[in-house]
Amino acid sequence: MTIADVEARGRTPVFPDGFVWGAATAAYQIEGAAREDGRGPSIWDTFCRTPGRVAGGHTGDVACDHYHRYAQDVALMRELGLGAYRFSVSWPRVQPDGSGPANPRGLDFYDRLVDRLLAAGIAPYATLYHWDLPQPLEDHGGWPSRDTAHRFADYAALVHGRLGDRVRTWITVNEPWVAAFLGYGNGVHAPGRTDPADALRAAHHLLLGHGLAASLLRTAGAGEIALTLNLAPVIGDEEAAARADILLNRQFLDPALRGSYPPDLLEVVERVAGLGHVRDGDLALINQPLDLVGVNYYNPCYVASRPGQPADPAWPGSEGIAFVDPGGPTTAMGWPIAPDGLTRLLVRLSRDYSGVGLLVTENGAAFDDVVVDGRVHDPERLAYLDGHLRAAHAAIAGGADLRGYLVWSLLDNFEWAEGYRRRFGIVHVDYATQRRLPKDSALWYRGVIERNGLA
Ligand code: IFM
Repeated sequence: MTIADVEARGRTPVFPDGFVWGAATAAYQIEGAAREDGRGPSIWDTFCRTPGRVAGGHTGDVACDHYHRYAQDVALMRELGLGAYRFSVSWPRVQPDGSGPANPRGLDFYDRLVDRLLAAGIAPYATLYHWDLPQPLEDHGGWPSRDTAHRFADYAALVHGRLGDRVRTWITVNEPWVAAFLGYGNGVHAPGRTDPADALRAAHHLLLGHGLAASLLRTAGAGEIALTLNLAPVIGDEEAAARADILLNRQFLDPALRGSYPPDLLEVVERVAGLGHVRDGDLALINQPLDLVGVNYYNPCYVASRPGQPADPAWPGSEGIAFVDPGGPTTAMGWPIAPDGLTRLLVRLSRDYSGVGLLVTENGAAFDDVVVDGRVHDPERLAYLDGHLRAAHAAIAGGADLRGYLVWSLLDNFEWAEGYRRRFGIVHVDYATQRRLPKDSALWYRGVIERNGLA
């Protein structure tokens, strides 16, 4: 189906043939089994045990117990009609120390999961890094250390070696902005360090790790290779918006897709961290041909110029920029609900970075769900998803090369520093019994998938 066909259908939001419909999760957020079958500790195990870091003192020790219940979860995905499932591989399960030979029992789990998915007709989309760095690597410097990028590439090769015959789509790194700037900038995420220079070094090394892994995956014959970024249109005073866009979006998009950093970004890096960690040849390594950019979209970023404002710890280089609350409806995370931002973002990506496909690898919302008489009525989530899918459809009509949409998340799960108190799932999880209960939004999503469009 061409864009013209989509347009010809007028206001009926039907998606192009072959559009991929699915859902996403991440290892530490759902698997549990934190000490089973040789899994080593990750920075999130350590962080969760540091008093005051995670709401309620929650940990991912049990989470959704997906490690033991994966077969039931795949059956549920099948019932919902998912065509794709994006999961992440736990590095400390595969390489407990972050280096050396693979732990075969760790890989066995993903082997079983992938086989189950394929038997259910669901395409596995594997993310290699979704924030669970093996603790021994953090002890050796973590992402601010260049060696971590090389360790990541070795690990990627081990995983591809085992699953590459069945997994076609590979996502190297999830949201390097968050891993770098919340992990090492404001310390809200593991490992909880607060050094702006280290945060900038971490960002570069996450990109380098992506590039090294992507190159290796390509040589090994991977079908599709992607990098997933948390991206947002930046709205506000022109100069402040352009600068925040560089810090949030272009810091990752430009090197990965164009092979260069924006000059204004290099100025920030030089001032805050020096440029010693950016070596000759790094940008060529980072700039690997990609099949897809994974887009994680939740809300726009709203800014205003405010002379004298110090830099936000998560945003080195943001002096003079205020991050402002636009008012209006929000999710339970306090995040503004602005579906139009997705249209704007996707159209801009296809315009400014043409030649690479787009896949929404995450979009969804947390609300305070309750189970009543065995049902979860979640009209706000349903409206959120409906609005964002209409926005995605409008983006396709506007020229965005959008190939699919993966809802965040399949299951309620461990929402990082927020623990289990924020529920993003389209399927409710009762953590006491581990019972799964599809919410109204899941049943609605099944209909969307069946129709390949909205009603
Ligand atoms: O839960 C996270 C996910 O791990 C990464 N993207 C954002 C989600 C919601 O905060």
